[in-house]
Amino acid sequence: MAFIDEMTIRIKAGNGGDGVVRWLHEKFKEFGGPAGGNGGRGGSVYAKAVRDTWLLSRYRTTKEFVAQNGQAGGGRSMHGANGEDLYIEVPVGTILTNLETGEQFRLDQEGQETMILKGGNGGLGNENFKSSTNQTPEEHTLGKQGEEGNFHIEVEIIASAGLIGLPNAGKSSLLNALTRAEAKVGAYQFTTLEPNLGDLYGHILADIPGLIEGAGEGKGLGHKFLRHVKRTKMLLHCISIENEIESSGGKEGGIEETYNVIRDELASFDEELPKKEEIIIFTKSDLLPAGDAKEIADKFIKSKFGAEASDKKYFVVSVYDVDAIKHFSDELMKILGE
Ligand SMILES: Nc1nc2c(ncn2[C@@H]2O[C@H](COP(=O)(O)OP(=O)(O)O)[C@@H](O)[C@H]2O)c(=O)[nH]1
Ligand SMILES: [Mg+2]
Repeated sequence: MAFIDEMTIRIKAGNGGDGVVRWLHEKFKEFGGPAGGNGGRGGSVYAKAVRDTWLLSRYRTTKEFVAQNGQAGGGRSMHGANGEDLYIEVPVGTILTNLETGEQFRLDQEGQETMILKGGNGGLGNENFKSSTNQTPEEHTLGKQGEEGNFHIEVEIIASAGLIGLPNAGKSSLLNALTRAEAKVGAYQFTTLEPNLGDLYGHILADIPGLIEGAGEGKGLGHKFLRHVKRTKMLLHCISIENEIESSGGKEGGIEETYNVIRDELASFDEELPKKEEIIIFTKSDLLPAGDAKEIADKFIKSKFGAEASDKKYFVVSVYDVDAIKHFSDELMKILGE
């Protein structure tokens, strides 16, 4: 699942320090010799990939990134200090585009560093212009300007797992219980108009708006987001235990039918989708007396998956059951790979 975060910032490399005109001896003493040092190199700018998905949001208030200038040269042939290089951290999965030159930089690996702007070279001091014909050169050069430009930064966020299920299944509530996504929760359909993203210790979970029957053929809102599910590693299929209560025993509208509706949606959208690893999460267990939800879940898994039931991963949770959420969170982390 991929989502885009983007922004444009201005970045400038440091200017080179100027070369200077200096003489070895005090004023009025002739033939002391030229001793003006060169200017230091301006700091270059590097982009560096780090594992921090939400990093860009911290740059919203910073308008300009500027590397240090090189210092001017000094007397007695002293070189000016080089400007310090500037490292701009960006999330792994970032593409930077220099809007002036069109040059693109891709940072896919954690720790990867790429120079995106070069600092200006320092100027030459008058010592450099000494020759057999000119023992007292007044010449020197100024430092070069550092490169600069506006950069478009685009981050493709790939979610590790997508929460799917009917509207009202408790997807957004679960996302909030697991992460600090602060997704909107409501007891009506389509509370979620955009996928909500949550960060479970570096693993991105995406809450996909309710899929309803016919979504695969373009009905409902969910289908708009199904294409995102294609790139997700894993599906977290949420089924509210309410379905079983309302249908009094698993007939029409029961868990089985609820499950099938979503599976059919996935298949009708793209036949590859049902092949993804799926974890079933039975939600709202608190609506039944203790233990009943677990019993219903066990029974469903056995009847649905038969011989493969023992391999099927499933959880019974309630957002009001702190222990169940903690257990699920820990197990999910293991599955996603810590
Ligand atoms: N009793 C109970 N209600 C829940 C639980 N999880 C969610 N809900 C309620 O179910 C409704 C739908 O939840 P929401 O997270 O918006 O579902 P979504 O449409 O799948 O995102 C809301 O009124 C929630 O307060 C739960 O574990 N127990
Ligand atoms: Mg929702």
